[in-house]
Amino acid sequence: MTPDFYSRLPKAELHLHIEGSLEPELMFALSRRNRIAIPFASVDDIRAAYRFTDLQSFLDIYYAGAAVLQTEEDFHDLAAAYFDRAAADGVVHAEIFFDPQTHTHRGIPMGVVLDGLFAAIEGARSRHGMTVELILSYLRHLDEEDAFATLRAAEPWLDRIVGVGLDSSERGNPPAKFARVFAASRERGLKLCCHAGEEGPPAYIREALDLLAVDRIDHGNRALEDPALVARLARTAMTLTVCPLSNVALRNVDRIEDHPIDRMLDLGLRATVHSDDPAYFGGYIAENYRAVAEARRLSRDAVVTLARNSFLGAFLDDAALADHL
Ligand code: ES4
Ligand code: ZN
Repeated sequence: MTPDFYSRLPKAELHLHIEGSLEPELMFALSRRNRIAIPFASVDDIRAAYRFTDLQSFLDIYYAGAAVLQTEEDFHDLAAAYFDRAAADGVVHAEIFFDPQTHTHRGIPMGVVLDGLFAAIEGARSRHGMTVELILSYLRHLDEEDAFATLRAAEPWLDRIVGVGLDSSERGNPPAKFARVFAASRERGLKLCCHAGEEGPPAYIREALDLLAVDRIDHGNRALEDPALVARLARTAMTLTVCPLSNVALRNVDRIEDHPIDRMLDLGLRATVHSDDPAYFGGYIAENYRAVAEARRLSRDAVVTLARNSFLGAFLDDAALADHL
């Protein structure tokens, strides 16, 4: 397969944290523009800090970096840069996470974040013909009441938000902690996603299914430790949004050559490939495809199945889905 086969293949991005697309160059520029100090002297200094040992070591740097995002224009510029890169990577539909609490806890109003993102989404539509949906992700290291306050703060814009997610520090923060706010989110017509089985045990994936009734599992890698869970996920055609370069960067998979993506497909799981936090983990979606496909010697059919699964797992209506398949 030619290298740009992976960029040309039409695909949906379903697992992308917009704050995780903040490239060091833009972080540095925004720290100057907004006079927000960051603990780095240069762009190279920022990049050099990106050596992670686990999820928490990444999250500490990711939240620190997000502090440079202050104005509607900043959120616009961040997302517009991401959409340009995604379009070049063959993304025709994106459902992106944003973490409102990371910003509201610093005194940035929800409306500033959302108006910036909405403006960039309109640009992605007009410039690239890309369709984009937003997923509001609750931070699981905070308590459920804080998630409820976030849902209330987003109330005026819920008709332009497709769903909610659950991210941040997984271990010790099981899905059960958020059962009520997920039920309330579903009652408002929102789709439900949950990071589970990235670092946490298979039991957290079961909780996401049984207690949150999620529509998608983000990551889900550790389901492979539990054959009965694998069988259930396969039988119910549950989408798993897998992020190969993230898995290696956060040491959940030793080397890309050891990635289980083909094992997941062979087990009948609806796995898809995505980029998570591409500014931090070394590549956007096409690079995730290329890296894992070459390392695992995936067939062309397997790569096409991954892309097809991204549309099957997307929150598209039947007409839009039919257009993409
Ligand atoms: C995340 Cl890789 C990952 N895992 C959990 N939460 C996150 N937030 C941003 N990236
Ligand atoms: Zn993620």
